[in-house]
Parts: sequence; structure tokens; C-alpha cells
Amino acid sequence: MALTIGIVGLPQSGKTSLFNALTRAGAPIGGYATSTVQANVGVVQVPDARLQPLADIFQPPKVTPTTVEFVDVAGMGQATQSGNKEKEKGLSPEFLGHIRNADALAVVLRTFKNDNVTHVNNSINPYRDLESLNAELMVTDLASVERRIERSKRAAKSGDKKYLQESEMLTRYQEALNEFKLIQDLELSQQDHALLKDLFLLTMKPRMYVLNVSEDVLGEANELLDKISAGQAVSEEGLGEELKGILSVAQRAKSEKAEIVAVSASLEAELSELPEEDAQEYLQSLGLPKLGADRVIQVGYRLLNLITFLTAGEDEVRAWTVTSGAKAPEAAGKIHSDIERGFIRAEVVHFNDFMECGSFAAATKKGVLRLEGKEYVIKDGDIAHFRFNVGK
Ligand SMILES: Nc1nc2c(ncn2[C@@H]2O[C@H](COP(=O)(O)OP(=O)(O)OP(=O)(O)O)[C@@H](O)[C@H]2O)c(=O)[nH]1
Ligand SMILES: [Mg+2]
Repeated sequence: MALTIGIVGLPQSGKTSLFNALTRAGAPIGGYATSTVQANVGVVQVPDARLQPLADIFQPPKVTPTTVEFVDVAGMGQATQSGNKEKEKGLSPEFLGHIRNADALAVVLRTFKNDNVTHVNNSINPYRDLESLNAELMVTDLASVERRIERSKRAAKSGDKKYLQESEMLTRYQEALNEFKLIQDLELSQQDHALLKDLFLLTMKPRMYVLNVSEDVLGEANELLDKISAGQAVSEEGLGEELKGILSVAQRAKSEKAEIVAVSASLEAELSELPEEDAQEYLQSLGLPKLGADRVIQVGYRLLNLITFLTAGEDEVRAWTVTSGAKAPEAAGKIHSDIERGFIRAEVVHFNDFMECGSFAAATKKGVLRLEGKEYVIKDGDIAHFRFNVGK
């Protein structure tokens, strides 16, 4: 199960720079001449500080982190202009093909100043850009919903109640989108979720805002975001233009309960070309927290309600991803469907407890390695070993 995050934003907002920072892929960036036409797709290993200490103990030949896939597409305004003549219909099919299946969206908003980089709307205003991106996503969803309404109405002619109900539900989405509401903000029943599942609407996807800020305000931007997420009041007074813009988006994100991070995509893209230690050292010398790219990945995990569990042994130390709340057999199924099918029990020790003991034998002796049954809910950081039996 590769988790996919689609990077979207206006043209020249720094999407490909962010993609490069995340994936170290070195995709071409620059002015319109090098604008992304073909999507860039890259797989990133999820940094997990628990893998190395385990590898030091078990000395396995293989250490395997989990991965996230990022898809970087063309700027949105651009996609509609060049790929789709009828702008009112929303995003082009090529564009959609790339992000429809994304599990979440990273919405890149430019606040950085750079006179050499043109802005489609001719000025820096991330709040306005967010509104215009939302409008574009909504128009696209509206087209999908309306196509589906046609279909349901045709099907409803047979008198089948199911389709009547379906078109009522769809009409509600249509009205909401016409009123500039995101589908994810509606109150949704289980039936709604079932219907929405195969509509792949863009305004239904969990999203994070990635503010692409100027290098020189990165530190202040992070402080500002921390304050807001801690619920402190922040006033505009005394803030420079760029920080004001950042504040307006941050406050909105807070009210939407959306995740938000600030990065300097071009700085990070440059740093990603250095060995990781040098990059971290350089960041520290600037008084900056860890790489924004790492934060983007972590936030992606939070957005999707994912946790990591581990398996550890002499053959391999490995991280696995499951949805938070998953029970032991489901987690086992991530490793192999047979292990889920033939699940007997799990031997579980939390990473922190394990590190205090240093070995499974010591963990057993201390009583922190437990036997758990099929109702056990896996926790982030659990080291698990599954016993299973698939009969002939
Ligand atoms: N100063 C500064 N310039 C940046 C930053 N991020 C991107 N740029 C510059 O902005 C230009 C566009 O960056 P890209 O990463 O190609 O932007 P994009 O969103 O992929 O652009 P399209 O593919 O055309 O939509 C490049 O010249 C970058 O060097 C930043 O954080 N600070
Ligand atoms: Mg690009």
C-alpha cells in the first residue's frame, strides 16, 4: 500500500522544488520554460529514528523504512489554460489522472519574494491563491458530481429507490460546491462516505498547506505557526507583509483543522543535494528546526491517521504502516495476507521498553514483551512478531 500525496498549487509556486527536496530526484525547475508538464513521481523513505538503534542491536543485512509516494503535477491555473479549453469544466483530464488517486493533497502556497519568478496573479497573496485553488478544485468536483447526477437520474427512471436516494445525495453535494463549500466540510453519513468513495472528489481529500516562504523569514514563520497551533493569540501588528500573509493562511488552516507547515522549497532542494549530516548541520547553523521535507512527510502521516509498527530480527529490521486503530491481524496482513488469515497471536513489545532491555529475551524476562490476541490494537512504535498457522 503505497501512500500517495499529490503536490498541487499555482504555477511557479515551488511545487517541483518541494518535490526535489522531498525525493532528492533533481527534477527540472525554473521559469515557465521548465514548467512541469509531465508529472514527476517519486518514492520517499519515511525517516524513522527507531530503525537505526534496532539495526545496531540486530545487525541485519536489511533495514527497510516505509515509503510515501509524491506526485508533482503542473501548476493548476496552467493546467486549465493549456490542457482544457473550457475552463469552467475545471482541471484537465491529464492533471486529474495524476491526483485523483492521491490519498492526500499538499497544497503549495507561495509567499516567497523573488522578482525573477513571475506570479500568475501578479502579486504575493497566499490567502487569495488558496481561494482560487479551492475554486478550481470545486469546479472540478462539480463537473464530476454533475456527470454522476445525470447517470443516477437515468438509472432512477427504472423506479429503483437506490438511485433516487443517490441523486438526492448528489444534489446536496452539487449545492454545497455551488456555495463554495468543500465536500469534506459537510456533515457526512456512512452512506455519503460509501457514495463518495467512488467519486474521488478532490475537495474530499485530506489536505495540508505548505507555505513556501522566503529563506529569511523561515525561522519566524515556524515560530508563528507554533504559536497558533498552541492556541496563542497572534496579532498582525508589527509583522512584515510576508508574515501577515502567512498568519492569514495559518488562522484559516486552524479554523479548517487543516495541517500547515512552512518550508523554503528552494533552500531545501539545494540542501537535499548535500549529504544529510551536512544539511542538518547547516540548518542548525541557521537556527532552523529539522528539514521541512521531513515535516511534510510526518504531517502526511498524521493527516491520514497512520501509525508505524516495527518488525525486528537478524534478517531484517523494518517499519510498516497501518491505519491508527488497526487490530493485530490487520497489521499482520500488511506483512502477508497468510499471516492475517492464519493469525494466532502477536508477541508485542513497545520500542521504548525494548530499548531499555536490549533483547527479546530480556524483554520477556522483565515482562514487557506480551502475548496479544486478535482484538489487540496496534500502537505506534510497537515491535511485533506474529504467530500464524495456515492449514493445508
Ligand atoms: N526565492 C525563492 N525562489 C523559489 C522558492 N521556491 C521556488 N523558487 C523559484 O521559483 C521558480 C519556480 O519553481 P518550481 O519549483 O519550478 O515551481 P513549480 O510550482 O513547480 O512551477 P510549475 O511547474 O511551472 O507550476 C524557480 O525559479 C525556483 O527557483 C523559494 O522558496 N524561494
Ligand atoms: Mg513544476
